[in-house]
Amino acid sequence: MAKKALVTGITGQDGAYLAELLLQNGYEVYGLARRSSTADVNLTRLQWLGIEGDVRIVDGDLLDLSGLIRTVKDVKPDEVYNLGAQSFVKSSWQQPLLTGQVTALGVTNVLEAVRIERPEARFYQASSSEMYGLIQEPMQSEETPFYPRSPYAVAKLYGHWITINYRESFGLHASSGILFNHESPLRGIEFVTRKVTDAVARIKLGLAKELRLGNIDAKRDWGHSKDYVRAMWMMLQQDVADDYVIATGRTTTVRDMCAIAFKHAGLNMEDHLVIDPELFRPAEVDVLLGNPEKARKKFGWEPKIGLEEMIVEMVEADLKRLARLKAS
Ligand code: NAP
Ligand code: F7E
Repeated sequence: MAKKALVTGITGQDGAYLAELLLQNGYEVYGLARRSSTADVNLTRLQWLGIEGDVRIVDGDLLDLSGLIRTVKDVKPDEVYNLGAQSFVKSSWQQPLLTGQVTALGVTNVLEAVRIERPEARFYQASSSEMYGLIQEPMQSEETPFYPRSPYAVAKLYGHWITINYRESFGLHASSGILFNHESPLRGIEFVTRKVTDAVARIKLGLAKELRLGNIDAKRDWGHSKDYVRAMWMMLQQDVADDYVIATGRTTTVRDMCAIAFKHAGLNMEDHLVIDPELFRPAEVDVLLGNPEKARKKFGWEPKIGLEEMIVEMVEADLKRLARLKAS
């Protein structure tokens, strides 16, 4: 019998790559998706990977507990991956309450549905390096104290601890992956890497002249989503549930990441980059650098795709996408 996985956030970047991996591993994949008036576009990422016909989409919302209970009861998943969230840090200052409801309490809704209907299922929570915020150690591990710096990070910290609490209170096989930034050609356009690669492609094709950014001195530990969803799956294959940092162990400024994209396109960054104070955040996370040693030791996870290769892949994908648009 094929294993069944239920994935919240199926329409997002990680949802798409995780669904692809689970299908390759022989799973039946059920994806929770919010009803949308633009249903023709909300499966775009699954379409990009050519798997939209292979994922069974279930209507649902993280805010709707009764729907989640019904879904878990009907699907009877072996594994539940909770990837759904209001995930854009900057928006979390604009919508702090919604972010708390979805990104924090939404986790408890999924855990409740699992506890009530399918306590034997294994559960994955998408925790975040943003929880380290104002970093308390130069390299962050599972032992580093948290200091969240945005409503998003505060909400994720709640999700992290409620996952641990359900593991300790009810014996659920619930694991939390503390994932550092991870990107891909399927990254949302509002996040800085994709904003950069899309702008570079536009400038290259003569569709735009400038790229406006905020704090380019910020440093992030960037990996590839494909590598990171593999870590999610590996976590749930362990006999004992636990929490793991997933990162590359290398940190880079936004400026240097941006330079890789401009260089690949044969453009001079200084001719196009504009710093816009409007794009700075009320409180910044200046630097993140993760130590993935525990995941490497416990289950042999290592990233395969480096930053340069990933940014080049993203620029190429945006060039292709925009050239198609230009021609139509
Ligand atoms: P993403 O592309 O922004 O996807 C977020 C997903 O959540 C979308 O499918 C979205 O659906 C869904 N969602 C939002 N509100 C919902 C609600 N009320 N009910 C049900 N679904 C809802 O995010 P991602 O990059 O794939 O990240 C996946 C998860 O990992 C998120 O929880 C994120 O916070 C976390 N994370 C990401 C990173 C990273 O660097 N990518 C790092 C650490 C942790 P719609 O399409 O309908 O909006
Ligand atoms: O910002 C700076 C910005 O929005 C990265 C989410 O997936 O990873 C992501 O959160 C840095 C910040 O990602 C612009 O100030 C400069 O310092 O790409 P980002 P994020 O905030 O790190 C974590 C791990 C998550 O969990 C989140 O869900 O880049 N920056 N100029 C800019 N950022 C954006 N978006 N746009 C700019 O114009």
